[in-house]
Amino acid sequence: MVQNEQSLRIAIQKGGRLSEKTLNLLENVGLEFDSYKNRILVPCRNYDVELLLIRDDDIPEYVQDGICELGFVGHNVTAEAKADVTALRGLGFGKCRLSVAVPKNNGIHSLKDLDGCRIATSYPVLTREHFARQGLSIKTIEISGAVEIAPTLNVADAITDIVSTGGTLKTNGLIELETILESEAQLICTNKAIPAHKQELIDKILMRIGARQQAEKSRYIMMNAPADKVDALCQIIPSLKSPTVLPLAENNMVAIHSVIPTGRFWEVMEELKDAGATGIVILPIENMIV
Ligand code: PRT
Ligand code: ZN
Repeated sequence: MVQNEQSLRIAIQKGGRLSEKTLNLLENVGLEFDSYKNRILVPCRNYDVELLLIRDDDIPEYVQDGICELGFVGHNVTAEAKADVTALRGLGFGKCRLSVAVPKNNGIHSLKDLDGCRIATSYPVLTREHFARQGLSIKTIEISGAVEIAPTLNVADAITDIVSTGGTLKTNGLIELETILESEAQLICTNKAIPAHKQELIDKILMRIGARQQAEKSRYIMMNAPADKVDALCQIIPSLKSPTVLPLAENNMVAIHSVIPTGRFWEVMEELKDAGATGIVILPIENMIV
């Protein structure tokens, strides 16, 4: 594919927690790329698209300024940057939260106890906003990495940091006091004018991501059952209300096909078995347009 000035440009994180999942998602929606090694701009083989691989902190601004039309980045980064962009879709990965954490057993039980204190953070804007909303004044100490060590070093009285499992806080003797922001990776779009041919591509990518996400939420289920058990089986899951029911050669037996929610599939499978279903098969769905 010949790239030109008119290529739709997508910013993604160069090397970090979101990189692999973002690249997988782009490939899953049909965009093919050559080697990413040591490259900043990577052309797409089959669409007029190019990837810009940069640090995640730079993504909101590049998208805001229209240098890239789209970006894949954590909501936490866009929110801290106060970027003027539109979040098109949450992507369901990179889930985390920005939290206030304090050394345990030091008598701090609520945010009010931190009035006038020093807070170490890589998120000064969101942190100041959060405390100010509650009428509290703090001094932010901006640190770009290993924020969790700041209280031990007596650089700060508390921190705000990204938390996922909570393991890092625990290791450093800190406990979470309050969540400032819930986050996940998002697809963001520029608010600058977008030419029609690029908008068409954006719509196509968005539709395909939607189909992928819908598919991930669902499983295809097939089972056999005596014909007189169909009603009972249909009670178990709502989506079985209008299943495909096919007669089998064996007397009074039918095959039932339907779609069920991914989250409950173990329970559903067990309940269907107890209600008389046999030969239950559950398959992942590649893509789904409803
Ligand atoms: O180099 P570049 O600037 O691009 O990357 P980065 O180092 O700034 O970011 P990176 O790759 O660490 O994270 C990218 C994005 O992943 C973040 O902006 C979040 O949106 C998301 N994310 C999800 C996380 C985490 N989970 C996470 N656990 N980002 C960081 N962490 C760190 C956190 O800072 C803390 O040090 O992991 C530690 C806490 O993890 P737990 O599991 O111990 O709680
Ligand atoms: Zn970063």
